[in-house]
Amino acid sequence: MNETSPPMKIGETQAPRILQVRTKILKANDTLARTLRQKFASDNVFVTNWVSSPGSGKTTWLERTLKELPAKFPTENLRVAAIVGDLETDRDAQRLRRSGAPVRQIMTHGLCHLEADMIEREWDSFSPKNVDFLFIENVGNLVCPTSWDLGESLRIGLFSVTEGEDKPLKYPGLFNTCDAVLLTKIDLAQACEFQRDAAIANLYAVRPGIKIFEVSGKTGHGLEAWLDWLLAQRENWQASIASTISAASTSPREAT
Ligand SMILES: Nc1nc2c(ncn2[C@@H]2O[C@H](COP(=O)(O)OP(=O)(O)OP(=O)(O)O)[C@@H](O)[C@H]2O)c(=O)[nH]1
Ligand SMILES: [Mg+2]
Ligand SMILES: [Zn+2]
Repeated sequence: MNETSPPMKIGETQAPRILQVRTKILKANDTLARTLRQKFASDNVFVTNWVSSPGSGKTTWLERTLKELPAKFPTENLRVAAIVGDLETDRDAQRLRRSGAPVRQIMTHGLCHLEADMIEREWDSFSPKNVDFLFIENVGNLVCPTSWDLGESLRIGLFSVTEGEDKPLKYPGLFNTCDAVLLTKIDLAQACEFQRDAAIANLYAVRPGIKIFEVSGKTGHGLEAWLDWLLAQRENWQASIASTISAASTSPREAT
C-alpha cells in the first residue's frame, strides 16, 4: 500500500486504481460524445460508425457506399464524407478517395480504437461542413470500439463469412451495441461452407431482431437494399430531431 494512503478498515474494498482511471476516461469520452452528437445534429449530418474485425470488408463496402449512395438518389443531391482510423498508413483513405468523396485518415499510432476527441478534431476542421452522411470506419477490432461512443447516430457491425459463424457469441458486447450488421463476403459463402442459419441465429441471440444485410463488396450484392435503408435511417433521424425541437419549443400551456 502507498504510505500516504489512509489505512483501509477491515471489510473495506477499494476499486483497483487501473479500473478507476479507465472508468474516468470512458466517462469523459461519453460526455464529449454527447456534445458531439448535438453538434452533428445542428450541422444536420447523419453519422454512422463502422466496427468489425480487421479485414472483414469495411473499406471495400464503404468505397461502394460513398460512390453509389449519391448516384442512386440524384435528386437528393446527397453529399457524403468519411473519416477512417488505422494504427498506421493512409492506405484506406487513399482507397476511399477513389469515390470522389472527401476523406480524412486518422492514424492512432498504436491505439486500437477511435475516441470521440479524435472525431471532434477532424470534424471541427472539416470544410465545407455541408455533408449529409458522415461515415466513420473504426480501427479493425471486435473488442474496445464497443465502449467508445463517437457521437454517431448508428453503429454498423460487419462480420464476414470467412470469420466463422460463432463471432457474435464470442464478442457479444460489440454486436449488442450495433444497430445493423452487414454479413460480408457473401460471394465466398459456399467456398467457406458458411452456415448462414447458424450465423444469423447467433446474431439474434446477442441482439434479437437486429437488421442484417447479406452483402458482397466484390459483386455489389445487397447494395440496393442497403442504400435504401441508409437513406430511410437518415430521414427517421431528421424526423426525430425535428420532433424533439418542436416538443422543446412547445410551452406547457400549448401542450395541454
Ligand atoms: N471475396 C470478397 N473479398 C472481399 C469482400 N470485401 C472485402 N474483400 C477483401 O477482403 C480484404 C479486406 O478488405 P477491406 O475492405 O480492406 O477490409 P477492412 O475491414 O477495411 O480492413 P481493415 O481496415 O484493415 O480492418 C481485401 O483483400 C478485400 O478485397 C467481399 O465482399 N468479397
Ligand atoms: Mg479498412
Ligand atoms: Zn482499443
